[in-house]
Amino acid sequence: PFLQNVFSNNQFLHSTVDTQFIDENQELFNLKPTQNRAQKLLHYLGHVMVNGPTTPIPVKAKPSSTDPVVPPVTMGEPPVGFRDVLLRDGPEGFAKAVRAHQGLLLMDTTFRDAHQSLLATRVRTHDLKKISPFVSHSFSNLFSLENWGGATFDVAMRFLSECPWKRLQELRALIPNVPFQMLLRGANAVGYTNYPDNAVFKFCEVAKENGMDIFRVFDSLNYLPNMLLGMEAAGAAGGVVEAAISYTGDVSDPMRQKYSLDYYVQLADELVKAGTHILCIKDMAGLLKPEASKLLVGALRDRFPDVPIHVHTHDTAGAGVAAMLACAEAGADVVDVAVDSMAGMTSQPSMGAMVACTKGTKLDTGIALDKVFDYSEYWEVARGLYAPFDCTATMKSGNADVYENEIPGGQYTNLHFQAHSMGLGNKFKEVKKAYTEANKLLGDLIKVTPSSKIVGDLAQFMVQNDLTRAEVEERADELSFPLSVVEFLQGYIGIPHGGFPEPLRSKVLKSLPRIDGRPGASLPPMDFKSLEEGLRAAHGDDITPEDVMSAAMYPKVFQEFKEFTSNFGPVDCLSTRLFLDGPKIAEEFEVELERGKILHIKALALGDLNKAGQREVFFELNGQLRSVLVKDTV
Ligand code: 3PY
Ligand code: ZN
Repeated sequence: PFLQNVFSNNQFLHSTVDTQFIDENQELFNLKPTQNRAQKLLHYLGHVMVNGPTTPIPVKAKPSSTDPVVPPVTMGEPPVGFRDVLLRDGPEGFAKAVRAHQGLLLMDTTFRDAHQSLLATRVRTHDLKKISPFVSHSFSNLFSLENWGGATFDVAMRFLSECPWKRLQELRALIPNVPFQMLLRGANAVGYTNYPDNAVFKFCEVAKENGMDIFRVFDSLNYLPNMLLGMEAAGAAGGVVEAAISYTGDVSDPMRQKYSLDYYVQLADELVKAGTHILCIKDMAGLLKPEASKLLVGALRDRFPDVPIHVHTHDTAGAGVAAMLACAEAGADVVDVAVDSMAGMTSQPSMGAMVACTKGTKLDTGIALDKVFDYSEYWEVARGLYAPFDCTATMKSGNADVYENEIPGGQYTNLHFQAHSMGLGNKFKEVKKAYTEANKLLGDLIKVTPSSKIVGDLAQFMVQNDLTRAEVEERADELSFPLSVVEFLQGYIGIPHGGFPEPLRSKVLKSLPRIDGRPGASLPPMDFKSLEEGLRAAHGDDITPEDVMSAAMYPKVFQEFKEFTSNFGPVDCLSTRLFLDGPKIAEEFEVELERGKILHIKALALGDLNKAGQREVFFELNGQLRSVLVKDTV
């Protein structure tokens, strides 16, 4: 690298150097680390062969041995889509076009919420990229593709050792015509706690620059000041603002008064007043029954004739298609679906079912069913690669008891996993009951990340300590509650509708400080310059603005991700089976490091354990013998 620097230096090339040349050109010593990516990947593969996968595997199942086949894609440019409208007419023009559209529009959640709900968010960029050209060509009339945000940002780095920004860039290049949509947790951005305001603004700016179009902004308590902050950040970045009202309770049940139709309509008023381009009902637990859909969407449609309405749900109880049809009938412009083989249960309702059930009606989606079938087949087989994370290993169906416990889709799956992995499979009902009680204790909250985690933590605390709701209320001043519960009561994530539960709050907090109003308002701004300098000092000069944002959101996870890649290389280039299971002895395969740069690898042999507790793993790399030494930790 030093000589490369010298030979590309203009002064040197023009022979105008003298003895001061080296002293005056210290940048010659900016030496990038050598790019021995291939050797690093061999190290990773050797590690997996000796010790198993680096990512935690919740289920004993192995990835399937069948590879998904990408259906044929038409040659040439993809057809014009709603993104072309957005780029041409801007967010307002886009919203007008959506509202004026005849027929029902769909958002496809397969790339985000579906696998967050069914496969522990583990779907890798590798498998998303493969099917992207097909999506671009076959589903150009989608409202949007939800492919980013929520838990994907964290999980990409933490468990998949890949960069979430690179995913966004690569998908953008492959799907130019369909708007991309992300889930932004308002003032929590893509994290679990409030960030300083400038971090939320910067995050949206960088996301937009990397190709994000539509920002679904919610707050886990529907706390308006937090929502407004997220909306402002998305809007200032030039994105389409989709303010989302998180839905809980049942507006069709006159006995459920806390979250009444009036409550939702008033909140919608505020969001429309604040200039949202799209209004979303975010039914994260799948509680919106057909009758409630009619009431809620009907009321919003009457009140805001010009604002597009977008509805999100989960199919946990099994009534998702019925509810989404009712929403569409009542005037919703867009509803969320996942492709059939990634739909149902705690995921979204089925795309194929919605397309088929509206075919030939005034709600016709214009989507070709045979394309949906092809898409579904790809995902059915691709899903097999993620068998170690698939909730169907233990969960066999959804359950209408979600109308009682109100557990959001992703969390429902997680709690089910946890109960089963602790050998408490036949206690899941009890866990859900505790969740219901914990929610009542906290005053009946909106439950979605992160408030849902607070309720879950309290439920777990009650089960572990064998406490009833009455006992918790009575002994609140002496119990040592989970930190998340204490911080919630201090006001760390905002103020719940109807205020904090009393006397519980006072009993728990005693003299602990309380935050008044919007938590982010009292946080000092993040110093991005010093953050960037620190990252450069730690990881070298190729730190990008995207890396700075990753570190701003998840400092420790980012650092571990950087350390991982500096040891193991770009593991996102490996196929999912290789990533999770490593190669078999004598297996030959190719790894594309970048366009046109392909490694030919053969796994040759696994050596015996040496005195230092290591094994030598032998490969053939592009025809040459290579080996790596791996510590055997099994
Ligand atoms: C998330 O915040 O990740 C969600 O999916 C909430 O529904
Ligand atoms: Zn969801």
